[in-house]
Amino acid sequence: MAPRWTNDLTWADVTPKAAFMNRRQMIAGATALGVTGGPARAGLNAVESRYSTDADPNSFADLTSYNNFYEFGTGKGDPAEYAGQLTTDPWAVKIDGMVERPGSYGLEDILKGVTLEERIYRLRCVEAWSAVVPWVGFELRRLLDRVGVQPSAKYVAFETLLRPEEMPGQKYPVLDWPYREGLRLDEAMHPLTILATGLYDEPMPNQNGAPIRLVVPWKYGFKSIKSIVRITLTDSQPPTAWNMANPREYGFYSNVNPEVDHPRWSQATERRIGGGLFSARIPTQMFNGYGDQVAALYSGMDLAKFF
Ligand SMILES: Nc1nc2c(c(=O)[nH]1)N[C@H]1C(S)=C(S)[C@@H](COP(=O)(O)O)O[C@H]1N2
Ligand SMILES: [Mo]
Repeated sequence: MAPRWTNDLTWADVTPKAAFMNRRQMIAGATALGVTGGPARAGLNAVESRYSTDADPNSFADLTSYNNFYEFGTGKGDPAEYAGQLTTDPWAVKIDGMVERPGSYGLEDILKGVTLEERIYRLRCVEAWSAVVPWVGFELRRLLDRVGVQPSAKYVAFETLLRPEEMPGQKYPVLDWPYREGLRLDEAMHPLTILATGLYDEPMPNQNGAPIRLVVPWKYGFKSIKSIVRITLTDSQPPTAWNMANPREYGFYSNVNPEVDHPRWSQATERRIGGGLFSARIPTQMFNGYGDQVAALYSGMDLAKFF
């Protein structure tokens, strides 16, 4: 594999705890290798997080072969097939709008002094499939605090790279490119909301949104925008790609909710990827199981209306 931007970084502030695999996998791996130490490979040195689920993560192979990344095509295998051509180094994120220190921030700069954490999160796609993903990343609020959010800001807007030469799906008007997403400021500042730069102990694979993507685990997967090049603080609710494409089917909030069906299918259950075609469906949880942490953000709101 060609050297990637992450190889140049030193994580001086990080206390390595070898948290790339969950304990069961680490123990199983160590037993198989006949060693008792941590994993032999040097990785991203992410630290464990109390926000991780102890559910079994999907395999790296599953997570990198079944994807939604419409910039590379609408088929689940298209991102794995075509995202390799995406240039992710150099990479910069423009941070603008209602911030104290707007600018174009290089990825190295964004990651300087940042403690990378492993966050094992459930991911629930609006299409009713799901996965358990060991992301590596950091809390979005750390970055927002560094650039200084102005008191007038109420929302955060995100944009994916627009580069049809490398993203063949952008030649088709499936969505109004670039892919756009947004969060209310309090959602963006929530400790569960992360910017992820890795998967297992690897730099983020292109098909998963290299080199930096959002992960908001209590919302449908399409809110977790990939390959981000712009973050804008605003005082009005930003337009978002799927909501613009079909406002009846895809709301701005898009909190996982088994009680509010998609107009064309039930959201009560889901199918975990990697289990084969005949795997049993499992019940979908309110807020994807993160209700204890996030339900208060929506107190007093009619979740069928603000879907
Ligand atoms: N830019 C961009 N981000 C995107 C998408 C996309 O098509 N383009 N698909 C979304 C959807 S629908 C899902 S379910 C998740 C899938 O993430 P994964 O492929 O890493 O599992 O990415 C989201 N982020
Ligand atoms: Mo999705």
